Formats: sequence, structure tokens, C-alpha cells
Amino acid sequence: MATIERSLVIVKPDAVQRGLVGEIVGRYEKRGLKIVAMKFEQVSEETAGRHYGEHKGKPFYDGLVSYITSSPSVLMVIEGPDAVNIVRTTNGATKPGEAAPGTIRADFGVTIGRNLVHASDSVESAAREVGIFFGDGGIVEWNRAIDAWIVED
Ligand code: IDP
Ligand code: MG
Repeated sequence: MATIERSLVIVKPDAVQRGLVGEIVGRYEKRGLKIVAMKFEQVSEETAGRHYGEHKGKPFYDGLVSYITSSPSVLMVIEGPDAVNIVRTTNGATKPGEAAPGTIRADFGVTIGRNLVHASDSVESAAREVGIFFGDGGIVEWNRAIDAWIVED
């Protein structure tokens, strides 16, 4: 059986402003992933700088920080077998124009600068990003009654 992983997911400000929170969160739930943390918050510049530290110095960095801090986001930790890869394939390619139909970024987006969602790109990034947003707690360990119908033993 695949390893259980966690991914830090952000439903970004454009998705919140457009009223797509339910639609987007529902896609992760329906795929079979499990929510273990969730909060609604306007990300500060300091937190955005830590989260997107790998992009500092890139031409799009300032725009990225002002986008992510411009309005509230939904921050989540999502858990499941291969969760890092499964969340990223649910989100689709970074550029909506290159994202496969049926993915969040293809179905709701047209431009890279408003691509609706973030997800960790590796187990190591997930650990770092979960620490940034949920280092003070907020992760709930819980048993989901239908798990046996989603994940085999
Ligand atoms: P990812 O979100 O698919 O992991 P990254 O390359 O890590 O993609 O970039 C982080 C975020 O930075 C993207 O989701 C997007 O919001 C933004 N971004 C990346 N490249 C560009 C760009 O060329 N123009 C504007 N925004 C960009
Ligand atoms: Mg990334």
C-alpha cells in the first residue's frame, strides 16, 4: 500500500473571491483525500516570504507575494496515500493553459498569476510548509468511517 503523506494546500485569494472554496475543497474530498487541518486567514507578508522563499529574486516574486497576501485564503492540510502527488494532479499544471481538462487550474483558470491553488511539491516541502502554517497546532487526527472503502488494508 502507498505511504500516507500530507500536503499543505492553499485555496488562494482569487478562488476565495470567486466563491470557489466549496467546489475546490469538494474535489479533494470526493477524490478520497482526508482533511486534517483547515483555517481561513489573510496570509501576512512575513509568512508569504517564508512560504515562497524558493522563489525570492524571480521576476514574478513581488507579484506573487502581493497576490497571496491580497485577501483571505483557505489553508489546509490534506492527508492520504501519495497525497503530495494526488493533490498536485488534482490541481493541474502551474500554467492553467497547460493543465489537463478536469483539473482545478484547467477548469477554473486561464493565467499563471491567478491559478487558484497551491500544493506542496514533495514530502519534504510539505513538512516545511505545514510547519509554517500549522506549527502552532491545528492538525486533527481522526478516524474516517468510510476509509475501508477508499484505501485497502
Ligand atoms: P506551483 O504552484 O505549481 O508549485 P511554482 O513554480 O512553485 O508552481 O510557483 C509558485 C506560484 O508562483 C505559482 O503557483 C504561481 O501562482 C506563481 N508563478 C509562478 N510562475 C509565475 C509566472 O511566471 N508569473 C506569475 N506567477 C507565477
Ligand atoms: Mg511550487
